[in-house]
Formats: sequence, C-alpha cells, structure tokens
Amino acid sequence: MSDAPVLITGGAGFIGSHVVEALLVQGQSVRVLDNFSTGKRSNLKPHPQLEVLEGNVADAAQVERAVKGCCAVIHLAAVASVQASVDDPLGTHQSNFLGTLNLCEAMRKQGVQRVLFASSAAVYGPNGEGVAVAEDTPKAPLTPYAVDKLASEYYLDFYRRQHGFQPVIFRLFNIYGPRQDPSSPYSGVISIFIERTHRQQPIWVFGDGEQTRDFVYVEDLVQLLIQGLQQAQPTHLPVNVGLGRSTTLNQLLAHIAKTSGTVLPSVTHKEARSGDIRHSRADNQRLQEHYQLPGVTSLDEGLSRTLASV
Ligand code: NAD
Ligand code: UD2
Repeated sequence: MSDAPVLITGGAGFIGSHVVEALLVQGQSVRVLDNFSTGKRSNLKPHPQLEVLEGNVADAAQVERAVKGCCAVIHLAAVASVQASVDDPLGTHQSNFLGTLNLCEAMRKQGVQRVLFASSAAVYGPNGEGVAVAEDTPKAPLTPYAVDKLASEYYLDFYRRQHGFQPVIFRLFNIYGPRQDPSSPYSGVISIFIERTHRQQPIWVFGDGEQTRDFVYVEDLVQLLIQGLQQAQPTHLPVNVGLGRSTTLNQLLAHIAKTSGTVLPSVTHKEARSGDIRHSRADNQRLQEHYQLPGVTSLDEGLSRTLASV
C-alpha cells in the first residue's frame, strides 16, 4: 500500500462506495471524485484517510486536480443507465467517454500509470447469447453507453502502448448488493425486486421470467478490484467479471422469498422488453487465470445481506 491516495471516480456510487470502504479498512488513503448525480454523500462515512471532491470527470481541470498526487485510479464514474444514454447520447458521452479521456490525459501529465476501469458486458450486445461469453466474442456495442465503454477501453489501451499505462479493464456482468439504487425502472433487477418485497409493492417480470443473468455480489467484485490494484503485472487484456453461473428471474424470486422469510408481493408478467437479452453469462476463464477468485458469495448470502440493508 502506498501513502499516496488512490483516486476513485464515482466513489459515492453503489460499487464505488464499497471499494472506498474496503480500501480504507486496508489502511489505504482514498480520494473520491464524484458529481453526486446518482452517488450519495451518505454512502461515504467520514474517515481521516478519505478526501471527497465534488466535481465532474468531464471537466479536465477538475480531473487534473483530483489525479494530482495519487498513486492509482479506479475509474467508476459514469452514467450507468443504458436507457439514459439512449435518451441523451451527447450528455452521457461527456461522463462516459470524455471523462475517461480527461483521466488519461491527467494521468499522463502526472505520471500515474495504474488505472482500473469498469467496462460492461454491454460491449458484446447480443453476441454470444445463450453461451458463456468469452472476451474475444465479437463486440456489438448497440447503445451509446456500450460504444462509450468500448471506446474507453480502446483509449486506455492506446495510453498503455504509447505512454506505459497499466490499465486493468473489467467487463462487469450483473453486479448487485447493498446501496444499489432501485429508483429507476432500468435499475438492477435485484435492487428493484428487493425494494418491492421490502415495501410489499407489486413486482413486474418482463417476459416469462426464464431469462438468465450471471449475478455477482458487489463485495466479490471489490476483492477483484483490489487485486487489480495490487498485482505487480496485471494483464492488460479485458477480463470478464462474472461467475459463469446462470440464474433465472423465477429462481431469483424464489431465493428472495426464501431469504426474506416473507410472502412475495404480487408478481405480474408483462411483455418482454424490446432488445432484452435472454441469456447472459460470462466465460470467466481469463478471470480465473489472472485473479484469485474470492470465496464466492452465494446468491442466498448476497440477497440476505442486501435485504438487511433496506
Ligand atoms: P452508480 O450510478 O451507483 O455509480 C456511478 C457514480 O458515478 C455515481 O456516484 C455518480 O454520481 C458518479 N458520476 C456519474 N457521472 C459523473 C461525472 N460526470 N463526474 C463525476 N462523477 C460522476 O453506478 P454503479 O452501478 O456503481 O456503476 C459504477 C461503474 O460500473 C459505472 O461505470 C458503470 O457503468 C459500471 N458498471 C456497472 C454495472 C452494474 O451491474 N452495476 C455493470 C456494468 C458496468
Ligand atoms: C445489464 C445492465 C445494463 C447493460 C446490460 C448489458 C444493470 C442494471 N443493467 O442489463 O446496464 O450493461 O446488462 O447486457 O446492470 N427485469 C424485470 N423486472 C424489473 C426489472 C428488470 O423483469 O422490474 C428484467 C429485465 O427485463 C431483464 C432482467 O430483469 O430481463 C435483468 O435486468 P437488469 O436491468 O437488471 O439487467 P440487464 O442484464 O438487462
């Protein structure tokens, strides 16, 4: 661990706030840069080794100030909603692409080389649907969100080749856990189902509920991010972060009923969402080759911790 802080962009968000907590526990100083668009101050408990800067990754000067004196960067700041990128490509591009480029330039100027980036399974689009998706699956970035993630990956690789960066690129599948915001209809399905169960409000399942996802508990992701930060020579190849485990929404509901110990509110099936991927599952061979998989949190355990947090 270095005395210099690790910069976490988007550190006040769902994933970011868990990373902040874990690094502080390890004695690592942390600086957060967040514009609090979806992140919350209440996600970050004050700590003597935590510095919080309110600012926008789309603003080059603010990013330069934030990067100054840091030993590494974990770049999570983004408009994480795919639908928002469809509705406002230009606006979300500022955060989701320009933010990455500003960060690269600031790091280059200040000699910071290690950067972890939260990319997404969205870069594959529907390719590989129904089989486990490996990293070399042809890309099909069908939304502005996915295009910006893939372009960010390519830029990070350019800075690796040209300027000696050490990028760690994680393509995240479906992450869930405490503090995931359930407020939009496009929020993570687990956050929505748990919130509705807690409030005893109706649950909607789009389609027959037999679609599958590869759910990863947020603390397991955090362990991997910390390895990516600390490894001497991390692979520069993008790495899928999924467990290779398929869960249908119907199974998910049964798990929520079991772990919550309550009767589920009414469950109504609606027409499947257009463009919805039927089966999404990671081939995580590369992850297993380069990282030590943490003791994977079972779905029941992850759900029960998430339920306890609402
Ligand atoms: P989140 O919305 O909780 O976190 C994003 C954070 O970035 C928030 O705190 C928000 O305020 C901040 N932010 C947004 N735009 C900003 C800007 N212009 N400047 C500064 N801060 C800004 O979402 P999350 O689920 O924690 O996502 C974190 C990262 O992981 C995102 O890059 C997202 O695209 C990526 N990701 C998440 C998932 C998932 O399943 N949650 C899957 C794939 C990729
Ligand atoms: C995830 C990402 C998305 C994008 C995509 C790429 C999240 C929140 N979304 O979308 O950003 O990266 O992967 O493949 O991480 N559903 C219901 N009822 C609800 C809400 C959702 O039935 O109230 C269904 C939804 O139609 C889908 C499944 O649940 O079939 C999962 O939805 P999701 O939005 O959590 O995640 P996903 O994989 O569609």
